[in-house]
Parts: sequence; structure tokens; C-alpha cells
Amino acid sequence: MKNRALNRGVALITAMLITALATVVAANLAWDNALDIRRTTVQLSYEQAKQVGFGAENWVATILRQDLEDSDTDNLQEIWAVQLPGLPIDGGELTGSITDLQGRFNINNLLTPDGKVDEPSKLQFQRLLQSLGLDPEIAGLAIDWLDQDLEPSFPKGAEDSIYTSLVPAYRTANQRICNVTELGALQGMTAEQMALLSPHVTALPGRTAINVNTATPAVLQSLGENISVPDVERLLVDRENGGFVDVKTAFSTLVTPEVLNSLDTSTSYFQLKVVVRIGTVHFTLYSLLQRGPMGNITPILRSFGTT
Ligand SMILES: [Ca+2]
Ligand SMILES: [Ca+2]
Repeated sequence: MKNRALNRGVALITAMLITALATVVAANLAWDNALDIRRTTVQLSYEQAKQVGFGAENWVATILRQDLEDSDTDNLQEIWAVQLPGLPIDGGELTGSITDLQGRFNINNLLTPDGKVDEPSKLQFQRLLQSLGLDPEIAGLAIDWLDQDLEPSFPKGAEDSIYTSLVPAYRTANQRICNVTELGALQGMTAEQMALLSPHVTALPGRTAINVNTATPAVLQSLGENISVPDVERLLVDRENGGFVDVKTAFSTLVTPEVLNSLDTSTSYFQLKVVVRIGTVHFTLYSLLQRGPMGNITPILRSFGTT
């Protein structure tokens, strides 16, 4: 009798243990399953958002191609310059904007094609820094970052001898840059300084002209030593209705002949920013688009983000 009761007790405990184990295993399986479903959903949404982003890039290419057929100049009253309002898509929405990058100062203009310092561009960059309340000597640091030699600019420059002594140590690019965020690595450059500078600078392949129809107010002021804030305000009003058509008429009394030759009324480089939201997934596509003389659009640099 005693043995039978003991056996029943053991059987009961074993049954309870098995039930408890089965419950734990089932709960784990359900948890893993839920995570798998979540992961797959996010991955699918991300891929879908990416494809929507590329679709938007294609759409923008059509807009820019058409723009070239319709007009000889590029200005802020044109269709491409209008911020796209939120557009509903399956499971989310799409927003986007196009920026004319030739409305900014091209950092790569600091060097001539043969790698020497381009003095008029250096002076212009110094004026731009000054008008933004930044140290004009940042120009020397930027030139050292780009130029091939390891001789620091005077009076303020920095080459590998400075950067390799930092923690962590790094080296100068010593070549033209393809992303202005590289300027964040310049000696002493802070995030606050970068935030002030970023909207007014760009890094485009080779030397490029500045489009006076889309140039930011600070870039307009940097074009000449004697351009005042009221001059900039007048220029902004003058370009409100379709922009300048003739650069010479509008700028010959304000800038030097060298700068005048570097101005234009149209552009070849645009930056597209597309933000796609599908469910809880946010996908951002930045695409640098080059528009050729026949209207062919080539994406030459893409970067992705999740904010
Ligand atoms: Ca145009
Ligand atoms: Ca250098």
C-alpha cells in the first residue's frame, strides 16, 4: 500500500513537471514566433520602403528632365523646388524634397584642377564662414584636409602631424571629398559649428559654378567683399519672380570678374531627400542626382538612414 502511494506521488510530481516544462517550452516558442514575425514584418517593410524610395527617385528624374525641357534657368519658383506634401502609400506615407546643391559653396572648389589653392574660392569661403559667425581660418584647415601636401596652411592649418596625435588618431583625406560631413573631422570643429555651416556647403565632383537663383542668403553675401545685408535682401527680392536670367547684369557691380565667371543661373546637381514611413519603419534616402546637358539623370551618390 505504502509503495503504491509513493508511486502515485512520484507520478503526480512527474506529470506536474512535464506540464510545467511543456508550458515553458510553449511560452518560449510563442515568444520566438512573435519575434520572428516582428523581424520579418520590419524587414519586409524596410525593403518595401526602400523600393518606394527608389521609385520616388525615378519620379524625380522625370520632373528634372521635364524641367530642363521647359526652362533654361533653375530657380526656387519651379516645380522641383516645392516640398512634396505627405503622400499616402500602402501602409504609410512618403515625403520628399529636392535641393539645388549648386546653391551652396562647393568645398572642392577650394582647389584648382591641378591641386593648387584657388585663392578667389578661399576668400569666398572665408567670407561665408565670417557671415555665419564662424572662424574664417577654418578655410585653411579645410584646404589642408583636401590638398595633397602635408604642409599646414598659414596662419592656421592642420595636417597629419596634428591629427595623428589625437585620440583616436586619424589622418587627413588629402584629396577632394565626396561628403561635407568630413568637415566634422577638422581640428576643433564642433557639432554646433557643423550645424551652422552644413546648409551652406556641399561636396560636388570637381569644380562647379554657384547658381545665383538658388544660393542661400549667406552664400550670396559671400560672393563679394562689399555685399551688405541690404544688398542680399534686394537680390532675394529681385529673384522672386523666376530668378535672374543674366548674371552679368545683376552681379557685375557686386563681385570681382573671377567670381562673376563662377556664377550661373542653372544647375546640374540636385539632392533628393525622400522619407518613407511604412508602419513603424522609417526609411530615408538621400540621392545626389546629376543632370546632364541632354536631361539624362544619373544618381551618383546614395545614402540611407532610418530617421
Ligand atoms: Ca529649370
Ligand atoms: Ca593636406
